[in-house]
Amino acid sequence: MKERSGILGLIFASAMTLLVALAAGGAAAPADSAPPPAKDDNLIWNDEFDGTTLDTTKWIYRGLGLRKDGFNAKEAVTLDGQGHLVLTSSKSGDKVLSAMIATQGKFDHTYGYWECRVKFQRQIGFWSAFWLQSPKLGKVVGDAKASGTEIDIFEYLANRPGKIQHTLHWDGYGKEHKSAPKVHEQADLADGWHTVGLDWTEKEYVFYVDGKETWRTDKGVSGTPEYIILSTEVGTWAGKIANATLPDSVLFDYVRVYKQRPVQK
Ligand SMILES: [Ca+2]
Repeated sequence: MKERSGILGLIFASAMTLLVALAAGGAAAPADSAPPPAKDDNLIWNDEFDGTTLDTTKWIYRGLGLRKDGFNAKEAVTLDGQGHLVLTSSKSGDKVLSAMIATQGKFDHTYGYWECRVKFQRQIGFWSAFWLQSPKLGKVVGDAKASGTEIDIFEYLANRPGKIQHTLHWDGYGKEHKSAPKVHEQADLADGWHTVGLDWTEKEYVFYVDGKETWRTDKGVSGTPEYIILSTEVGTWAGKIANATLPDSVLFDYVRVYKQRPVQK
């Protein structure tokens, strides 16, 4: 009996410690995390990156192994326990690890408003990206509506501070390949948090950075379901990785997909 009450006491004490810790954790939520959206019929899909492990009901590790000059690895994908996904480039032997996760096979959608909140990497030699991909890309050349388009909502390279790129790729990746890029300049990109969004309709794409329109185009408009990819890729486009101080990371606070672009407050 004594032993039992001792155990119960221990359980009670542990539970209280947990409650206190949870309360303290709640009170000490970092100011750099955006609040989760209130219950919202407009919100189709989201990941706020709460918890300490990647939610594999929502994401797969895409393209593990060699990818460009890097090596996609599960260990390059972590959550910091403070509401952020962390994609890290680091040296591992003679490799540089890179990260790529996707909602491929778990979530896809056509049209709508797609947004992430991101804090960019500081080091050169790799780029970070939030992009959409169609499983049918290039199947019907000359018909992006049917085949879909690679929609790079953003690519960010730290060797081009103050610049961020939106790019469209359609009609496959062979000789029929077509693309349309737009580089947006904004001096404060290297610092703090930013939101990057895509409003995708039957008519056009409209891109936003920090709530301001950065590009509007009707080129390569997809009309087929696409899935989300978040990644880092290693390559000389972003400068020489040998000159980078690693590890370095890009952080994502959330990814949200809405039926329609929410009214900006
Ligand atoms: Ca978050």
